[in-house]
Amino acid sequence: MLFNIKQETLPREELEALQLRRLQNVCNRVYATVPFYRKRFDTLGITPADIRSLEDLRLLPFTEKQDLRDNYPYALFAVPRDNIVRLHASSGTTGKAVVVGYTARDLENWAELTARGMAAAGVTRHDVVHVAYGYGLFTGGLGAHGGAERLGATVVPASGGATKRQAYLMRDFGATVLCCTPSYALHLWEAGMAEGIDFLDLPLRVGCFGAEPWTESMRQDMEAKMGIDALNIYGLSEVMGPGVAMECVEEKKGLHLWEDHFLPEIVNPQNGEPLPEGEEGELVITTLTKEGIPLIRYRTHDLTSLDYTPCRCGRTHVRITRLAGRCDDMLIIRGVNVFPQQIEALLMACHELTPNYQIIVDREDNLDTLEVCVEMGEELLADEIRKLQALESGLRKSIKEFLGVTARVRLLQPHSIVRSEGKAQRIIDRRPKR
Ligand code: DLL
Repeated sequence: MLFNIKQETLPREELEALQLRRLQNVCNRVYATVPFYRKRFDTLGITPADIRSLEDLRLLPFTEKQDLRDNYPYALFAVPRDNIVRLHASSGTTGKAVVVGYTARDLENWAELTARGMAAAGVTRHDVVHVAYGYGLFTGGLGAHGGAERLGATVVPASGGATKRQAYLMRDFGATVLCCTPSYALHLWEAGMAEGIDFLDLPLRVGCFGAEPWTESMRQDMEAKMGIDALNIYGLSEVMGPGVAMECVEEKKGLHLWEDHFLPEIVNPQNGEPLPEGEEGELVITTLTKEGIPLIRYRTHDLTSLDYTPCRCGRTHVRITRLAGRCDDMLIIRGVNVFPQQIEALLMACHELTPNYQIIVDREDNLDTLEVCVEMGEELLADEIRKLQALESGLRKSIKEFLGVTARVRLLQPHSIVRSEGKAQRIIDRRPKR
């Protein structure tokens, strides 16, 4: 079912004409209202009037996550703060998180685009949608919530955690749709089985899974175990949150990216040069309608390719292929984005520790685990057990507080981490690539 038939089936020429108008408009807006962009445009010697065709997009400067951090919290906003009705943010060690502001119209568009995505997955107003993405500064919970509500479905704002209870809620409320990360869905399924709740006996029929990478074989496994159509939903907080792109249930082959609101490109991650159609590279997105924090050529660091072949579902919007991973070192642990440098910064804040550390990511019972091992300095005597325990628990607390993930922390004897001859191997990711 299509949520917005007219927009979702626009012929390509009309879609491109609309994109160009909106691109010119967003360039004018950021040039007039965001000093950061005015400076970038001026340095490159361009003005919004130079954008005469969609090909001229490549004249424009890129925007990086670091630019959002450098302009923390509000300097990239294109409207007065009074017009911002909601903030979302990602975690950060020094308080320099990435902050995203939404105007009332941004929230309306977000709800519509997430509703489009859910409708593409086959969700209707008759469904009971159990949202187990986290509610809060993370965009998953409130984003999926807004979309399901816009569809007119019955929404259960379960958020994350209290897993056993969630399985009971799904049974008692007759959940027909589950929205959460794919790994949490598997964890929830296991917790349910342990309580005698088999998803195959529930009316559950659709899963909207995203916020972390997963594979085709995971889809098959989950569909068989849970008796559902498991569909892939993609998004990122900087650009909006969930709802940037979503698979349709007809094809389950690539995610339709809503081109009337986002202009996608694929570039070579090394040099930023645009790649020919169909080639895999880094996804770059320009927002066409966002008012609060419009972004020009935002480098997502996500690897995918664009597929313009017509889709059986009738939607004309381009499909991005299943996300193949990232071209930077960002880890996604239980749906939370973590950069190794953030952990390093917390370790280095303790002067008793050395810069020799290792981050080990694994999976137990379908949930990601994080272990941080760090060598103590010579002066820290291993027999001061109480002091060591306090240090470990202090680090655990600050990792939880600043990065939002639970970690095991292990203090090691000096020189116990194997030294490498080239680059230090700091990250060991043992999670199965299914
Ligand atoms: O994860 C937004 C979201 C919430 C998407 C719920 C889908 C569902 P961030 O926390 O900013 O926002 O993380 C964004 O997560 O750049 C990707 O690397 C990764 N990611 C998101 N969806 C997928 C997916 C949300 N379907 C980052 N497959 C992105 C693979 C994904 N990776």
